[in-house]
Parts: sequence; structure tokens; C-alpha cells
Amino acid sequence: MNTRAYVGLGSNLDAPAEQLRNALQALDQLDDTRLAAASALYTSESLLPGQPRYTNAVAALDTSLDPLALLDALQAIEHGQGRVRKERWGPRTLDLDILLYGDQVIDVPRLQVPHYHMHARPFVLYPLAELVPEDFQLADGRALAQLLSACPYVGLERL
Ligand code: ROI
Repeated sequence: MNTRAYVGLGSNLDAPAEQLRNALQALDQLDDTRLAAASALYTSESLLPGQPRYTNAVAALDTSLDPLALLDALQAIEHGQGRVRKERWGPRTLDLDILLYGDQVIDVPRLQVPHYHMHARPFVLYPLAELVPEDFQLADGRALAQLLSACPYVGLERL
């Protein structure tokens, strides 16, 4: 349990809040992994028009799985909760993204950490901010406070 990782959760199908609660339990039950903390749940419009509203949250995990083993485990949880990949960016019962993995910067075909889009997504940054100190920096040196001030809290509803 030696690395703190942050995982983004999202759902916009089949009772999204329940999907997220089930996923948090599944995260806590992963081998060599403990759910250290979870943010509140937030809802917001999809970034792509014509999709149902999303529910999102962020989880803090302590894990001794390496990043790709953690990614495998997250994908197994997604599939266990009925995710079928039809179209990229399509509606989904559950999306689990590794946002941050300790202080590592990772750029391999399967995994980019810090997550490429997190800096521009209020439904990631504001829940993450609940779980970390105010002076928190991403592994690439960007200050979370700076990202927050460039990403207004617009359209988010805290459940
Ligand atoms: N929009 C919101 N609000 N939340 C998401 O998790 C989310 N995920 C996506 C797209 C379709 C980009 N829009 C989203 O993949």
C-alpha cells in the first residue's frame, strides 16, 4: 500500500450515483489496495451534447499495484459493472481513470499520468481538491490551485 493514487469515477447510465457507490466498494476490495478517501458526488452536463448528465467523483487509493496492474484492475471493475465499449466518448455505466499515481509521470500507449484532460475538467479538479492539501502539486509540477483558478466551478452540482 505504498503509493497514493487518485482515480476519477464517472457514470451517466443505469443509476449513476449507485454505479459510483458500487465502484468505490469494489476499489476498496481490490488486492493490495485500500480506499483511503472519496470525494462527494457531483453531477454535471456531458461535455458532449446529447448525452445524459454525468455523475462524477474522485477516490484516493493507497496501493502496491503498479500502474498498469491498477489499470487492469480498474478495467475489470468497469466490465464487472456492465461497461461495454461501443464508441469512444459514448455514454457509459462506469468510467474509471487513473488521474495521478504517486509522483510518477507516465506516458505509454495504454496510460498517460497525470491524466491528459484533468486540468480542464471541473468535475475532476473540484472533487480532487477535497482530498488533497491546498498546496498540492501534480507530478509534473502544476499547482492544483492554479488549475482550479483557470477552471471555473460552473455547472457542477454537489450531491
Ligand atoms: N462530461 C462529464 N460531465 N463528466 C464526464 O465524466 C464525462 N466524460 C466524458 C465526456 C463525454 C467527455 N463528457 C463528460 O467522457
